[in-house]
Amino acid sequence: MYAVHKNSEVFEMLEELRIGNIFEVPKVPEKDKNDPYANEPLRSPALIPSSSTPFNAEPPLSILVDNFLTPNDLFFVRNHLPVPIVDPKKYHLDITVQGKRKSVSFTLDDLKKKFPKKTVASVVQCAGNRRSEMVKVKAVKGLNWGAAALSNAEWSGASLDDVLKKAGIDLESLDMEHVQFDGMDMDPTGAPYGASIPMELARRLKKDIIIAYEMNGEEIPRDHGYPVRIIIPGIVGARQVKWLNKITISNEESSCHWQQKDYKGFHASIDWHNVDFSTVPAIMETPIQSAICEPANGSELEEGADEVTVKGYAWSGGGRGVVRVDLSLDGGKTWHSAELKPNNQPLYKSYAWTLWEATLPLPKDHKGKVEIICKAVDSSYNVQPDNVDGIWNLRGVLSNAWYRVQVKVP
Ligand code: MTE
Ligand code: MO
Repeated sequence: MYAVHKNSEVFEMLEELRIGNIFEVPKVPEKDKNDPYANEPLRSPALIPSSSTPFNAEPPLSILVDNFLTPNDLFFVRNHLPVPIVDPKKYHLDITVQGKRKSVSFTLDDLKKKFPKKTVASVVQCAGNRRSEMVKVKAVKGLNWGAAALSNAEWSGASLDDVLKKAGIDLESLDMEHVQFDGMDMDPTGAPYGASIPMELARRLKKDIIIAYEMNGEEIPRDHGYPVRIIIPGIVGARQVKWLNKITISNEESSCHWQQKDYKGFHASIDWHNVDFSTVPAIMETPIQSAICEPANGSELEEGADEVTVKGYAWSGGGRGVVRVDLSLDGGKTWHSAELKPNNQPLYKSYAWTLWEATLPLPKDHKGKVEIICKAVDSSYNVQPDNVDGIWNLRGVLSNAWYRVQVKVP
């Protein structure tokens, strides 16, 4: 079922287990009703896929800086499973407290009509954004993402706090440890994609956590969680469960594979023989990040150019705003400040990205090529590491070294 399993190592392992052939297997017709991926949505041809089943894709890096809000059809897509088909009339969100037998349900209409509509502009970034730079140091497991496995949208819906209150649950006084979210996309055993966040984080973010039914003022597209997804601003994409239909308040974390055995960070000496996923917490808030979207790596500036205009994004987790983006054209000896475009959010509650721009004079002794470096600083004065070596990890997550592009100057 999973494209990732269709590789020679797996086929070799299976071959050892072959006890015979029952009959000649007929060729699978083009569109197989049993193919769990037969009902995937149509997608923009502009997206650059890193895997087709499940579908994963990033937009061209350069388009990210064209819009503060990434258009829905260009928003990066990270699916672990087939996209479920959801009938909005039959949809309901079930809310349960562990140990209590009764759950409370809300229909899509309830979510839209019974609660004030809250809107937040917030980035979703995959933990694996920029993984391809780690791969250059040493192989890692995971999709080979470039620097566009993140996008920024305005999400609208009911606040988690309001909905829980209506269900009789008060986050402040409830003595429980975790809030779990389950999606409607399922693996072959019938287990859904799921995630959880610590109660402490849910309390801190309070009304900023949104049970979203709109993305940039439209229905959420199927790839992004139609009809409802949870938006937890400032934390890693993996917890922002799409096709959300169940919330459980519990003393346990989500038991889901992607909470327990994935999306965690280790140092470079931990490998697949000695890794123990239980030793570190699941990634929540993510570190300061930035990248250059223009000019493209490997591109050529105009003949005789004496300056270059550089554009990019910067973002940090935990609601930490971006205070500075620094650019260097000489390997980090001297620096220039980029002009930050305000995201109109408070510095200490900044969930959207900061787009930036700078026009820099080219060094006189460039010898036909120039390396442009960017790094950002967040409101906690966290900085990006200068290279990947010290942050390399077996899953290739949290890749946030100084971003570098090489351009030719003819
Ligand atoms: N939710 C469900 N139900 N299934 C998924 O596969 N992927 C997660 C998260 N929520 C996922 C999910 C991951 S790893 C990321 S990075 C984000 O969704 C991606 O959101 P997007 O596809 O809207 O960009
Ligand atoms: Mo992700």
